[in-house]
Amino acid sequence: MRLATTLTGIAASLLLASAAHANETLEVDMHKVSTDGVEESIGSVSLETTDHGLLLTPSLSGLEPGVYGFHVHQNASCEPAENDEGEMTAAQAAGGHYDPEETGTHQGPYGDGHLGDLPVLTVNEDGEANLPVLAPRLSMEDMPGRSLMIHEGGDTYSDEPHLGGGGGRMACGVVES
Ligand SMILES: [Cu+2]
Ligand SMILES: [Zn+2]
Repeated sequence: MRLATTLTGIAASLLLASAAHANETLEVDMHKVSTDGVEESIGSVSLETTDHGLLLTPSLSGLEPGVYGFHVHQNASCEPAENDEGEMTAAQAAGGHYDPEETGTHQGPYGDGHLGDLPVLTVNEDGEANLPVLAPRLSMEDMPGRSLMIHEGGDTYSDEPHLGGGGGRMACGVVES
């Protein structure tokens, strides 16, 4: 009887542990974006808490091989909107890079600028992105109500040259809150 109670207790703790772990993973559906709106799916990015920060594991396909700027943007929308110059722009409704401390500067994942600056995303020769990237300054609590953005071109992790903030907005996913 005593043993049975203990075993039940262990089973309950294991269940609790796995439930807590499940809560620490979020799946973000990614879509191509254009000035017409949100287009076809390209896969998803899985978010996971680790001891070293937020781990983002892409499972994307149908992209051109290369390296792409990758960021957390402020708003939970991938819809087109007018930019500062009044031009309709893909996924502009996502706003700028997530920057809760209003640093106003793009310094990459290890700097002291935008908290939403992530390591670049790598697309292999088969047009797939599978390599995880780690964002040491981000945690899961930052993510609901934001969006993930993939930009044309790479990322210099600085404000100059202009590409530092990424080229055009190519693909986007809303992180559900
Ligand atoms: Cu961006
Ligand atoms: Zn930035």
